[in-house]
Amino acid sequence: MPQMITLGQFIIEKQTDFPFAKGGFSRLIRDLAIAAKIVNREVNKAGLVNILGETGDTNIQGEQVKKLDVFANEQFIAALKAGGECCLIVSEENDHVIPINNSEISKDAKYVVCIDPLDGSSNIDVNVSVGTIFAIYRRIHETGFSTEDEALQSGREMVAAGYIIYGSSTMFVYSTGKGVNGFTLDPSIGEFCLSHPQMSIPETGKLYSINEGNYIHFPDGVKKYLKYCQEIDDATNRPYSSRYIGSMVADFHRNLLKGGIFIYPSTYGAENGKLRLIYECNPMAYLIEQAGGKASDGLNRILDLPVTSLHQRSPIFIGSKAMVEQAEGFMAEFSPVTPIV
Ligand code: P6P
Repeated sequence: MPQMITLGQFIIEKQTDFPFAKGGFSRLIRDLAIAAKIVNREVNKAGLVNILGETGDTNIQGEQVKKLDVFANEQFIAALKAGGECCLIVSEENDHVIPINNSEISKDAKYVVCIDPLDGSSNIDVNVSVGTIFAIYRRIHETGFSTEDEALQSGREMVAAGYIIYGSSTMFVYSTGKGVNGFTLDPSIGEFCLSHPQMSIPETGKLYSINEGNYIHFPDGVKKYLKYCQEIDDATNRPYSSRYIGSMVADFHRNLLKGGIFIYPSTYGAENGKLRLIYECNPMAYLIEQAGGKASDGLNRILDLPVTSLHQRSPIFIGSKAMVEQAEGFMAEFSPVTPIV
């Protein structure tokens, strides 16, 4: 039986891998893991307590706010405030940035955290996997009160990213630029334990993940790619299978393990797609590249996209490199995407 390595032990062992290793980043990851355990506890009993359903509020995305969205957001903000390593938060649940380096404990904080505290929460009420997604940046200004410009950094500046998936088991998956590692929560000891070291996505796969309910509104390049996926061709192992959970973290995680592609393209009423760049597309793109995969908007690398506003959206094609490039080929031929200069 190989020795069990907890997330805490792993962080300490790998601390020297991190260019800014002074312990602060390690504490930041631990802060996120603490909040994840608290959220996990509530997600797992959501059907038993009055935490299901909607608050009656609508967030900046125009989406109904779920009680568990609010709870998760509060837990991650509280953990980051208490930990003292984070100076600024961008959250899907908050219209504006949350500066938190005005307290004694956070006055020297060096990290910006962009987070979707509970992605896919509409699935909670029907007991389908949901997740948390986060991206971590170093702050731009050495000192002083944190400002919004520190949240509008290019994906290329990201120093770490990860997600927590609250599914059949709860996993903490993250990367600091040296590969992707997955930790499974052992509830009996309350620790995330290394279960998926050095995760890498298969070069190709047989699964495509897209909301085909929007098919008639898809760009022609996407329509042509879907027909390619559905054609019978033994030489290229087709037809593929369609798998769509409607929870990005769950769809992403399955594809990371099995190989596949997830696409949320421009569609009716969402010309830039639905998913947000800062706290969904960018962190997932960072992870997929660290795992050997690819992520683009159909042409441009996601991590190179200009970041201009907190809740901006982007079309996303993400997953196995060969599959993303195949889809990009159809987009180039039938629905060319504007190249970023
Ligand atoms: P649709 C959940 O609301 C989410 O943000 C992602 O987790 C998911 O991939 C997507 O939206 C699902 O959107 O339009 O297919 O319901």
